[in-house]
Amino acid sequence: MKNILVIGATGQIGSELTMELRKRYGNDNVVAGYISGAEPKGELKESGPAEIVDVTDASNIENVVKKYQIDTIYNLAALLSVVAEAKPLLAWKIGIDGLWNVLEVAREHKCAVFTPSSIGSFGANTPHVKTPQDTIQRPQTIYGISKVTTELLSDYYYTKYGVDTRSVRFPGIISNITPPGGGTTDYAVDIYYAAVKGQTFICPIAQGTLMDMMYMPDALNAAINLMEADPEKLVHRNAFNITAMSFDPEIIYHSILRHYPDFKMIYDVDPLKQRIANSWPDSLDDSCARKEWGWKPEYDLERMTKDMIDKLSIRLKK
Ligand code: AKB
Repeated sequence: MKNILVIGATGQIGSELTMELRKRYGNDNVVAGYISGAEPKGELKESGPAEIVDVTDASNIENVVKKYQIDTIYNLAALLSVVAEAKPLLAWKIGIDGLWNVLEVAREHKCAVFTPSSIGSFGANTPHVKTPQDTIQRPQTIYGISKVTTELLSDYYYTKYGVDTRSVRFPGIISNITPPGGGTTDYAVDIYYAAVKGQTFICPIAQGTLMDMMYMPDALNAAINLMEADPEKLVHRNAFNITAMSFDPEIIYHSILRHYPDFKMIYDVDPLKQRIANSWPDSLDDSCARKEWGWKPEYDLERMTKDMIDKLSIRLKK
């Protein structure tokens, strides 16, 4: 039986990952770790245990791990790319000092650890088309630098101490429940809200800027299936390229137009977001993940668009 701690359980990925893990492993076996001021609400709060877990406080993490006899930690504490540029020291403190704390507790208490990396771990001189699994990673954002460090530190704890660390490089994640905050790929979520609300969408990313994206159900499957994968088959660990689709603003706009023919989009490019987006891949090669642990996404753009619009139409009417 697994006992799981999700750190960052009220964030965009954490809120849905916690519920999915509870579905698969039982409500009582998944602890929602949140920071003060971001308390769980509704089903997340009612369906299972929750504890304050501040990733920057090692003894706080250790107490929760001991109390619930945790054997697997999903460490989702991080600032996204745009907000990290505004607060680089905080981004490092949460992303890297926090990771040290998690890895040390994991070493001591024999926990497996999943800490996501991102397409942000690549930089302007990375090959941009079908970016290989093993390639140049020289990002120039603090987010990217912390993600490369996350990958290296996680591998280090595996090779030096045998801590079972595993990770994926998430592309932009699109979901209809908890909105993201402060990312470069957020526009691909915001555009659906604008369409469903009948508003004109002001796009901060320029036409022609391709980035990898993924619908939340596939992102959840990726994290859980990787942690369940047979370790004998893993050649890589931290972190696997995964993708489900690659599009620019025009492509997603046209997929929404099929449902809302009057929907309007205009461009007002945000220079910081654009600079970050330009440095990220156009498309990832995820063949290692497919081969080593059977990664396969279920949602393409059309299927995701339909589901986003169906779900948001119901939610936004309430
Ligand atoms: C961001 O845009 O910062 C994130 C990411 C791709 O890592 N969504």
